[in-house]
Amino acid sequence: MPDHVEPPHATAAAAETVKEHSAPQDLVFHAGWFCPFVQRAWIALEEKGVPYQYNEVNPYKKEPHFLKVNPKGLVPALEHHGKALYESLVLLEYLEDAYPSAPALRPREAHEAGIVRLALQHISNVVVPTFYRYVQAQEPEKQAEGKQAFVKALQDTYEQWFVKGDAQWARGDDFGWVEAALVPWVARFPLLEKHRAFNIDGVGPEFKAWAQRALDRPSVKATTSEATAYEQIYRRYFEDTAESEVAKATRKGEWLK
Ligand SMILES: N[C@@H](CCC(=O)N[C@@H](CS)C(=O)NCC(=O)O)C(=O)O
Repeated sequence: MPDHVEPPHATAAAAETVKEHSAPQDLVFHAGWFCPFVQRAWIALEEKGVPYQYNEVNPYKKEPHFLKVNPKGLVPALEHHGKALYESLVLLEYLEDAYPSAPALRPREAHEAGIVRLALQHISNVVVPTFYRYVQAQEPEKQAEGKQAFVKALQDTYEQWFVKGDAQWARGDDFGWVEAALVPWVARFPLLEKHRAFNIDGVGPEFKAWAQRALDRPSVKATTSEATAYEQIYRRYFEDTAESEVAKATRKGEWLK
């Protein structure tokens, strides 16, 4: 298990965001700058504009005090008024419920909120595991299979869960949970392009236009580090030597619970 993360802190616009959120607050966001699951909740915090304190954690070290916050030892996690929670999608729910007057990322209408939860299940159960299988594939034929499966997972996401037409965002006029849950992996596409011959054009022009809009969103920019910094972390995934829980589960043909 690696006990170091290189570089050990956020860079580019994300470094500024970390600095702006260094003062103590009732809400402590335990995060790792490099982690796409973290970026989900981090985007939501930035969209809502609520006060929070950013606390950089190296989850590979499994420090005893962090295991008290999240017994799984994974980032993201948060403490709010001293009470802890973890799991990126649970944190998205929590931020909606804890800050009802802040800008909402979850639709207010009950059925639409249900549809969006289904979209998030698809992203978490299909798109994200397919991403790691593609990244960790070593033999050329496995990489080709990985690419095909990943492109299909993204196309299915668009076909099944995007409203289409003139909508700016996945579910219509509002930037929301589908963006927060999926864009962190889109922000890591340059690594796939460089190491796995991925090309977003293969997914389709509408998805590509959505992805570019989402990457330009201030909350996404403010939580994104330099591509070269991600590269150092993901090198171990591309060589399939990463020892994270996600990487180990993917290697075994399973998915992280
Ligand atoms: N299902 C979790 C996944 C979180 C996760 O895997 N985080 C990684 C960093 S990207 C982590 O903390 N890894 C530490 C480890 O694997 O030991 C969520 O959605 O929050």
